[in-house]
Amino acid sequence: MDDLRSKYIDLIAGAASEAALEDLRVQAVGKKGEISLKMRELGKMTPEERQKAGPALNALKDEVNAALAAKKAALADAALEERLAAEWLDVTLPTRPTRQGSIHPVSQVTEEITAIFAELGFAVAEGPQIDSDWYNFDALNMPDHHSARAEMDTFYMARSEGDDRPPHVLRTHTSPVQIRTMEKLGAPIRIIAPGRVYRSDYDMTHTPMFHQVEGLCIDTDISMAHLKWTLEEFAAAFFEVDHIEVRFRASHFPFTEPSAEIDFRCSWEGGTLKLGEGDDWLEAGGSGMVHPKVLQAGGVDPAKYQGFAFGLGIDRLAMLKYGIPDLRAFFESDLRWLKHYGFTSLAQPNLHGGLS
Ligand code: 2NL
Repeated sequence: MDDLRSKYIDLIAGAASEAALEDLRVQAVGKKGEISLKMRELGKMTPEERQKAGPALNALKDEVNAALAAKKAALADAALEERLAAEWLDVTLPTRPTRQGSIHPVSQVTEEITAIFAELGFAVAEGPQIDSDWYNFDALNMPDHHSARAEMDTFYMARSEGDDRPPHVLRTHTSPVQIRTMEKLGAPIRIIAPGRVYRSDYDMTHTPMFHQVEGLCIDTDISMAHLKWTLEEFAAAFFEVDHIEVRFRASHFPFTEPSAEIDFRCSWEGGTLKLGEGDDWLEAGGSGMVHPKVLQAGGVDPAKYQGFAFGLGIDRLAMLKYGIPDLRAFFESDLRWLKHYGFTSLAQPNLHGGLS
């Protein structure tokens, strides 16, 4: 028994890995292990022999098991020490000078649009993404019963129990920002309002959050002609061509009168989009002359002022300009997609240095 003890205690002490240790465990105290077999021989002993050998074998088994557990813990400690020594990281080191991230196409296109309208004298207006139903609907000539309001697939915020006031909403367009800015700055005014908007809609071509840019220009002598020229200037600059013809199609929005859908002349020849030439028309957004009630809601006198407004989809403009096929991929945060379609953070888009 002493031989067995010194044999296994030595072997366990010398085990170099958890696998070697496991082999030793099987060899000593496993089902067919050397010590287990010895214990089976107890049955063939005389009661006197058994009384001596039984407790001694049990003690030996306990001792070997304890040595196995201690060695296992020691090996694990050593492995951890080794990893800690090998995988250390100096968090005070400066970052690597390689480009790590990229500018999302939506950010890039928003910057491009901002640069173009800045050149045309438009300031950028921002506002809350959660707003009251008054700013999102009523001020835009969409009263409670208005069908356009129901068609908006609005996300409503929760009210606490017993609070009967109308709930706030996730803005369904950036128009509420324009109302707020009208209230604050008055007329004349020239602004764009780019940003996130929300509608409960999800399929191949719709995501519940998307990006819109609206424009607003109010003065004492503004007409649809100014609107058309502004959109043509924008389209040509954005798609980086000399000229793009804009076509208006009669339409209806509650917040403009008259209202017009905006089309850009284009060609789809050979499956690739070319703007400014060809016999096709690309639907780009909506526009019109601001409804007198909307001017009034913004604190602007409709007897003295009038203005144009328009709304364009930023995500769609990004897809068209950069040939991105799938809208939903925009918001999946797939690093491979971001790396493929992303832009360098070092080049800021401007009209002199180039937009893209
Ligand atoms: C579309 C339609 C449009 C507007 C947005 C607007 C804002 C104010 C007053 C009047 Cl504050 N109008 N915005 C006007 C016409 C159309 O967007 O289909 N966008 C993608």
